Amino acid sequence: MSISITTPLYYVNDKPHLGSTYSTLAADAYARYLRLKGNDIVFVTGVDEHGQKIQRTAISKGISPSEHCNKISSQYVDLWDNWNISNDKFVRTTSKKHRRIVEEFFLRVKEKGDVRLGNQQGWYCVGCEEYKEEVGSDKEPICPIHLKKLEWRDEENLFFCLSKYQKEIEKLISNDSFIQPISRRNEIKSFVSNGLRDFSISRIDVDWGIDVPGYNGHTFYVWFDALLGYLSALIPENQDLGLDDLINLGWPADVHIIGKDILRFHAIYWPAMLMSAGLEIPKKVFGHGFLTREGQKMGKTLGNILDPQLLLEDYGEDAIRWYLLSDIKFGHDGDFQIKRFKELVNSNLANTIGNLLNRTSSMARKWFDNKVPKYSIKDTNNSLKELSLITIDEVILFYDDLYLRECSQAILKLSSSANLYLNETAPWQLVKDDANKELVAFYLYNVLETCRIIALLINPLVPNLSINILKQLHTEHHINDWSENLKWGKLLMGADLPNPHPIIQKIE
Ligand code: ME8
Repeated sequence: MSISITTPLYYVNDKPHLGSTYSTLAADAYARYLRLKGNDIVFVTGVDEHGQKIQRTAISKGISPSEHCNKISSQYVDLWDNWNISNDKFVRTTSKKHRRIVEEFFLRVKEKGDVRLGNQQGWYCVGCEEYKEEVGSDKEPICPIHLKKLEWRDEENLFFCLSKYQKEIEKLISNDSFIQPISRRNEIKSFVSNGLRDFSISRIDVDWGIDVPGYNGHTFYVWFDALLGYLSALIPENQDLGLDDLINLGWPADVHIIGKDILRFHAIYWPAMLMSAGLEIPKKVFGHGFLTREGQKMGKTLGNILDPQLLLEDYGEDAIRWYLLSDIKFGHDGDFQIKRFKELVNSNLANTIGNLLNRTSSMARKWFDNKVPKYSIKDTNNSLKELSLITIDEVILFYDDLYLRECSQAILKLSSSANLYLNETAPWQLVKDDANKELVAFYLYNVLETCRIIALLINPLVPNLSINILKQLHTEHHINDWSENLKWGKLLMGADLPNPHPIIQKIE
């Protein structure tokens, strides 16, 4: 049985920014963790290419929507490649297989009697591609997320009968593990308790969408279409498979990792749609917080974005991954501050982890003929070993719950303790007397072994740095299997220690 994890399928209205990169990095960390634990993973990401927002963007640029989508979608593919994202699938909602799935899904829902024609009136945000219900009495209401005027709409649409699923959705969201973090559940609960209303699933003035079978002039509402991308992503290219085959391909998703802005779609609309089509619902929806700049959400429409490609070129993958995943509590908002970013990377990665490895391995090379020190004394009373084993258990529990910041803190604490251990045992003093050689070997081995464990534990968060540490210990092959390698004592005594190379550059 494989485990499937998804990021949102990002709109291609503009090039990717650090907000979309954030969700993808978090999902990547989780996918990497689960793989290291020996699971078979299907990690899905992709792009959401239809709808009015994209149609308008293409028109404003004087190009066709498909030309526009091809361009931006390939920027996403390249970006994830450059960031070393380990996704197994990348879905485009303009693909043929996706259209097939949307049509099949719609027919099932219609057969179930969950589709009706109706009139839709209300204030619409093209940025969110959503009708806004809580607009107050303002004559010209503004979208609180995009800070743009809402547009009044009054048209005939097809509706999905969400109201029929009131009881089922109430039951679903009362399950503690479905909406994470738990703090986000109340917002959804209060929305549901006001009574679910049917929502429109077609448009009559948007050409850039999938035609609704049997309803001339209607295209599918972009959200109805986009959510189904999680299903079509699992269908291999050029294979004529359908909804009934999904169970063997990784459906249901184990977790949708998304931002809090789209929680309602994932925690209410989407499960109801799946229930209607007779498909299993995802096990968990994790709604993380926003990356802000000066307190305001970073977003394409607001134009206050940071370019992930430039950040990657300027600072490297490890630094940005570490900062985003270790400084911001996953689930909460976090402000991107360049000064803090630099301080944190230098102090955590370069000074604490990097320095620990460098000073220990250079002592070992110098005093033990470029080899991992060998000792024969009994390692009862080995405080660093004990702490490492406790940290392994702790970090695994944190990863399981997507407590990524807590993972990094526990790993950092182990690194600081190992630095302290080195200072307290002071092998540079002991080595002056030949009679202490065994003890020096014991202390240095313990710290080097702790570095190996740190490298393994840190791998999902900063895979590149992890490999660099393991290479310095000549144990890069240890990465593949945690159940085998995440045990104390796997660093071979007497093995060669390669020449050192910097594992991370300090940021000036
Ligand atoms: O909503 N901080 O696409 P989208 C953190 N196509 N995360 C952010 C962010 C920020 N400042 N800005 C964006 C859509 N994100 C739909 C999704 S899914 C079937 C369809 C992330 O391009 C966050 O995950 O607007 C948010 O939910 C997502 O990008 C929205 O991406």
